[in-house]
Amino acid sequence: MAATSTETVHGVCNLCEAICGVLLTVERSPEGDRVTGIKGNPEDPLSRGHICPKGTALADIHTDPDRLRKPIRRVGSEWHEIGWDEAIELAVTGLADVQDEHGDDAVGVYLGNPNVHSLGAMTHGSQVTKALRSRNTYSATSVDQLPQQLVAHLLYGHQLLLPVPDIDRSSLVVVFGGNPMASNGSLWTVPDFPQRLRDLQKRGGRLVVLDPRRTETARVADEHHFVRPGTDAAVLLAMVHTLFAEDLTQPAEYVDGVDRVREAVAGFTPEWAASVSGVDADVIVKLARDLAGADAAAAYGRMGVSTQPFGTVCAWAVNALNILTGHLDSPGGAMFTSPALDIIGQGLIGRGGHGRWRSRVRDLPESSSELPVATLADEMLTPGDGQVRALLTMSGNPVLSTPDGRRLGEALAGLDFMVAVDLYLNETTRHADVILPPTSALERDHYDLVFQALAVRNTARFTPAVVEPAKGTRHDWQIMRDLALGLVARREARTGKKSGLRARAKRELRLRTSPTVMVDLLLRRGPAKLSVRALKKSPNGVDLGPLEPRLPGRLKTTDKRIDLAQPMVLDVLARVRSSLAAPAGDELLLIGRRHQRDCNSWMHNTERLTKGKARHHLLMHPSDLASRGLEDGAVVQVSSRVGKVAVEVRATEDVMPGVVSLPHGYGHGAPGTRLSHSNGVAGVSINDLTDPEALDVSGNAALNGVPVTVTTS
Ligand SMILES: Nc1nc2c(c(=O)[nH]1)N[C@H]1C(S)=C(S)[C@@H](COP(=O)(O)OP(=O)(O)OC[C@H]3O[C@@H](n4cnc5c(=O)[nH]c(N)nc54)[C@H](O)[C@@H]3O)O[C@H]1N2
Ligand SMILES: Nc1nc2c(c(=O)[nH]1)N[C@H]1C(S)=C(S)[C@@H](COP(=O)(O)OP(=O)(O)OC[C@H]3O[C@@H](n4cnc5c(=O)[nH]c(N)nc54)[C@H](O)[C@@H]3O)O[C@H]1N2
Ligand code: SF4
Ligand SMILES: [Mo]
Repeated sequence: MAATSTETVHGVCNLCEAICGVLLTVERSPEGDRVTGIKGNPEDPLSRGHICPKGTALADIHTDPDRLRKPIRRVGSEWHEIGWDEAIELAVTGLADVQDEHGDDAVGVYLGNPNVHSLGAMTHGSQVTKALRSRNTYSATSVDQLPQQLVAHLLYGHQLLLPVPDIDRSSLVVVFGGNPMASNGSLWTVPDFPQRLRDLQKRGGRLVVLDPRRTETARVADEHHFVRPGTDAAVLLAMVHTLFAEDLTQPAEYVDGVDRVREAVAGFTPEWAASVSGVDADVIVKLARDLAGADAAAAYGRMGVSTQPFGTVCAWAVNALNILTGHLDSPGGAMFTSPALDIIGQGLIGRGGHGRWRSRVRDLPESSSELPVATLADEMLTPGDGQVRALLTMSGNPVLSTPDGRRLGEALAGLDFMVAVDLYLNETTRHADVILPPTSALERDHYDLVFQALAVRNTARFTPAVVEPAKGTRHDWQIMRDLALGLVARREARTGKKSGLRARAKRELRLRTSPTVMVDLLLRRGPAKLSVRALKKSPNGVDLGPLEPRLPGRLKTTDKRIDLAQPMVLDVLARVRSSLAAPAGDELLLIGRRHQRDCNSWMHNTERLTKGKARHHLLMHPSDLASRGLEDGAVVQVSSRVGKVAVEVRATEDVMPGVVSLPHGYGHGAPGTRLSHSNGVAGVSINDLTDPEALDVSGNAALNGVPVTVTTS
């Protein structure tokens, strides 16, 4: 029998923004490596031993028989494995043919969430979009955090200058529409949130949550207030109003526009906000006073206030609260990070932009060179010059993750050609002509470019691949490299314009340099003067200390000042005032939810995460069930302007009366997809109900607060 050795290997979980350091037990034998255990790494200076159920399931993805390991090509409804060179050639030819015939914009691109969690996709993905030169570029950003990035761009001069609550030194954190107990934090890398919260409370600090559902986070908070979906703008503006009315503002010297903001919020009284939001006027006033009075405090808003009709106003107002109370850039307040590899300062990611061009069909603004994904189906289904006829998706499942996903699925079925770079054959990728599957996360090196830059502590960690890549597989960066090289070659052949020798050499070098080598170069030039070699010597990660004040130096605005009076926001305030009104008696508003053991639309085929009680039910308040003559446990029909679904309902007082909740990322079982587990229940997709017409001024989808009716099915 062949010799087997067992090792403990340092790794990282890339499944959410908490980027927990993990220790894996790996059995190495000539037959291959096998992960037999995963636990949190107590020596990790950021995650301090934390791990959640998804982290322990990390290796399940690697061994999942459903996961694709070789490129597959669809012929009719049948899939055939093909070789890599043939697959790349097929993908490049299919996309380039459409561009040759119909122009560059005829190929659309959709970039999904896991791109941000893969080093190789971060370093090489943009080269593919660059090679395609299509204005029809879309991503999960516009069903998520676009308002927050836009506001960061406007206020601080860079889309990723996102301040994070310095929870470890805070005495008050106020959370609007976030559920870190389930999500583990977002645009706030805060691994081990439960312990950090307990520490805050032990110090006498408080957590306050505003959410239409009594969430896992609300349960452990010191205060929870129900807020009617979509009305946070009123609450937040009334808090800003209170700061002015009670003379509680103390903005830094580098803040402009304060007087104009004072005037703009003058009419947003706590009484009016209470009438539309359901949050008591006294609570609103007290929250504003508490924030202003605390020595160290931060307001924070996430998905729930980002994906709603006034997401940009909410994102702005959350920042305004921190700025006006003097808690921005102050220890224990909302702070900027000092990452060892500085994606902002080192120019890796652009500062962003907005409205420099608009979409063809619905005249919607671009943001950072992407159009709102809520209009992707329109661009496919509306004939004319510039119609999207082919699509490339990279780690995304927009059929389940974007509003009116069902219609998008129909549009995908009608495309001339589609390529997916993805690990799975799912609701979206089943429409592809060819699927290019990268290696799994355990097979690749990782340095987190994005989330180390959004973390509650400055640390740096490089984790080499845990297991050897399986034979004949390619990393995502290699797939992206090959697509980019092929597409550029085809463009040059079509236009007859060959790049000069130098330009060509530069491009080749850029594309053929591995992500690890790139990270090394960037670390060496970065502010902490680290290197991959230095980090390999500290496999737990290097601790660079707590967050430090960075303003005004860190600002990327041209005058190094913050202009709080942003026209894009202030121009919307009249509409906030006129469109928000007290609820109608029988109103039902639909919101989403996340569960600790879900991972957006995927990982429903690991048994570890799906066993136990199904969790895709519609949650509804008992009084709303009773008034409709509905029974707990029954299958009900939920209808919106866009569509309807039939799903089991569960009575709970954890949702506010007038609010119903469905998780996103369900609705599995489409023909041809592979999903071995899912607890035998596919659930329904909330995005068959969400409305692509409901958009924030940024172009972000308003996925929360969707008017629905619920009836017997
Ligand atoms: N109604 C409603 N809709 C929502 C949300 C909500 O709260 N409510 N949340 C929104 C949010 S925040 C987001 S981020 C989006 C997510 O939207 P998407 O990014 O479109 O969806 P995911 O479910 O994250 O899909 C990830 C895909 O990437 C694949 N994948 C996983 N790892 C890798 C990898 O390493 N490489 C490659 N190439 N592929 C990989 C998976 O197989 C899967 O197909 O959904 C949004 N949609
Ligand atoms: N376990 C798990 N963790 C995840 C993910 C996952 O799918 N599963 N996804 C990851 C991703 S891509 C992201 S972006 C993050 C998201 O991270 P979070 O934003 O922390 O997660 P959500 O659970 O979507 O929290 C949104 C909260 O807003 C509430 N809400 C809905 N509508 C409103 C409203 O109108 N006003 C207010 N005040 N609240 C509202 C919801 O009830 C919910 O509690 O999570 C990440 N982490
Ligand atoms: S919280 Fe869970 S899913 Fe997120 S990084 Fe940590 S172990 Fe992974
Ligand atoms: Mo997200």
